[in-house]
Amino acid sequence: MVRVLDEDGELVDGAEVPDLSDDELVEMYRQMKLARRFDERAVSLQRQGRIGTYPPLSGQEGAQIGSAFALAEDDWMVPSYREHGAALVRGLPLKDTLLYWMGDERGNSVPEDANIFTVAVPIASQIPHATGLAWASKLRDEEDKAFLCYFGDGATSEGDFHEGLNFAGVFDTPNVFFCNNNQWAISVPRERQTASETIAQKAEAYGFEGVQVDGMDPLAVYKVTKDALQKAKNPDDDELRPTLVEAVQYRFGAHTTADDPSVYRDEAEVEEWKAKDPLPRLETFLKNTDRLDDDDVEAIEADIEDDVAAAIEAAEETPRPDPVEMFQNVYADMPQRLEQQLDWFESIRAEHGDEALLED
Ligand SMILES: Cc1ncc(C[n+]2csc(CCOP(=O)(O)OP(=O)(O)O)c2C)c(N)n1
Ligand SMILES: [Mg+2]
Repeated sequence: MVRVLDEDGELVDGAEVPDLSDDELVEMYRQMKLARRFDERAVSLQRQGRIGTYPPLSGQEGAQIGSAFALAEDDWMVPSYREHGAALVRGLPLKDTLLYWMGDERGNSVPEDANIFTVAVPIASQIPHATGLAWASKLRDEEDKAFLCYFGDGATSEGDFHEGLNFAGVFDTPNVFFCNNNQWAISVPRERQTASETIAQKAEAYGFEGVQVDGMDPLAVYKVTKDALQKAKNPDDDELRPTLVEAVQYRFGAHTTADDPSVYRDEAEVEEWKAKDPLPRLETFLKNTDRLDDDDVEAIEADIEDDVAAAIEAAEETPRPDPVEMFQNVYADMPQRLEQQLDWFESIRAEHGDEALLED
């Protein structure tokens, strides 16, 4: 397991700090804190009935921000539904993430230059998409682009995982498959997901490299992802482009706000993993190496509070969408079956009126 910082934020023996400037390291910390604070507020908004549902990311900030930090401008990220932190690094406004979870599809309309694929809720369905994107890019001779695909431990049991990784190996596509192994797929624990000792070792069957990294160590995650992206674009003669990264981590909160984890896991397990929390770990390292002090932390916390409050205000001030927008923003050309659904929707709308459709 690759590790740069130990659980107390000390540099592991023989490990090197990745090639990031002091400002970049502090920025990584700021983004992780922003993701954590956003997460707390989003859960509380859902509890107040101001968001429909929400999948918390708390505990997973190191894996999300560390990996997204490694992306170059032209690279792409292909998320699941929990990557709000990674998307934030790529330039997706928090307001959009809130809109999406408020049921407004405009939140899923990614800014042109952010290079983020649309949110995927059907487990693992984004993996073959990511392989396809990378293959298309390779066929177009776009040599300086790699495709980072996120999914969970549960996704590795889906056929789409096998198909996507198998194809990537055979066609040698510029992919990094990033498994956020947070130990649980809703109520199914990691040991019921696979009898393999690690998820990373599954890469061997596809003919390419698998790496296990401490997913609660943002510096290790950054390093492993950066190397994998580099190899995807510019492999040595004897290596294939794809990599499977297994980032070992823990989801501190519920699967989504519709879930109650206390019925399937012990609080003691949660506490054990909280000792590995990526945030104090990076904070201690930055303070010990004179890159950050208490005043900086206070200023960052105040800024973050404002950023999150502004995003919530902007999302809540946005007028409710026209329901036809739920059919938009995924396809450039609408497929026939969506056109049919849209026609049907318009017909019942005309017949009954919006008021009737919105009744409980
Ligand atoms: C194809 C499919 N089957 C089932 C579900 C219901 N479902 C939603 S999340 C989830 C668990 C996913 O676990 P994991 O892949 O570990 O990701 P995590 O939520 O832990 O990030 C399931 C089964 C779904 N969304 N899609
Ligand atoms: Mg999981």
